[in-house]
Amino acid sequence: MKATAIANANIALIKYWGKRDENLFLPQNSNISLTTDCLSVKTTVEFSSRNKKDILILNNRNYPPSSKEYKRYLKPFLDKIRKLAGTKRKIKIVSQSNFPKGAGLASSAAGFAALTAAINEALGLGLNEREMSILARQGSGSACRSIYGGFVEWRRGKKDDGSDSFALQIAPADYWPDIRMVICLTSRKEKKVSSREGMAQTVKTCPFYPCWLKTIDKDIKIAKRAIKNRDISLLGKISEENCLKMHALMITTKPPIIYWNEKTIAFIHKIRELRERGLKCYFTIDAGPQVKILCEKKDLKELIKEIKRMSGIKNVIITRPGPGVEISKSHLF
Ligand code: 2P0
Repeated sequence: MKATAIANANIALIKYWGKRDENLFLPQNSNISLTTDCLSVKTTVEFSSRNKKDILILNNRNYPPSSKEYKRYLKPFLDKIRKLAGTKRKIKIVSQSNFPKGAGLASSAAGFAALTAAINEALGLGLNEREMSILARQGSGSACRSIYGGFVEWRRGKKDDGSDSFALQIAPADYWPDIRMVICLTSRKEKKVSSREGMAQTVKTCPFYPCWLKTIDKDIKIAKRAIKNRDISLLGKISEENCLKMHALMITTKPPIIYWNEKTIAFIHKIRELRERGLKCYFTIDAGPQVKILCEKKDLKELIKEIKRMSGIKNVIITRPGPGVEISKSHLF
């Protein structure tokens, strides 16, 4: 009843920002992401009658049942799993990530994908990838995408029960070996407004939300064509446009949600300037101040040189398309 899984964070190119069902984590719109190869979470779980209560240890810190992390994020997910598996046993979860949590680097996506796969293995649930994607989605929406490697689409689905809202692989990690996503950390602080609260507020109060939804089908179509043709300019352009549209929603939510800091904005200008000089690089930004830059291997050296000249960058991580969730034999406890 013990198992370990490793999952990688995914970065959205066409964004998920808003639910049509908060309990089942059903998105308002389909979205597309790239699973990275080195922002990873490793999680070991054990269900045991010896555990008197659930135990959650993230990056060596204990989160007791009274913590917000346990109550708001983990408990509802575990309740669903115990019901599905017909067990009352308590779980011990130990998880290690190699990047900061809650800073807009998709830590919950990798976290819930690894947790879902580890639980599937530990309890012998026998779920296939699609079923794991549906389950991971109910821990954190974007987690359904980290079940798969490479380029991934999370289909909105139409059904009320969420059975047709799952992720699918568009292209495996080795389909476009030369693409890179350069992740630039502009801050290590945890964000003030969680994605979950932020997107719910946007759906409720943003006057432009219906306009956003009308544009998504076209964005998805263009992004898929760009991925199929390995067209960095087209993929970069549509990703940037979609990202800015999402941030326009956030900024026009009541009260406004502004995830950018001054370095984020400096990056936006810098990347546009580099492009004018002929460098094919494109930004995307999620629910945090970090900037992710899409480019190809041949432009990486020049891009990194330019980034290093900018001040206040905490860290730069170069990622490639990475694999989906994997089971590991080496446990964390
Ligand atoms: C995305 N984000 O598509 C978008 C872009 C943030 C900005 O998915 O409430 O942590 O757990 O479903 O998945 C972050 O949202 O939210 C997210 P929940 P989640 O990557």
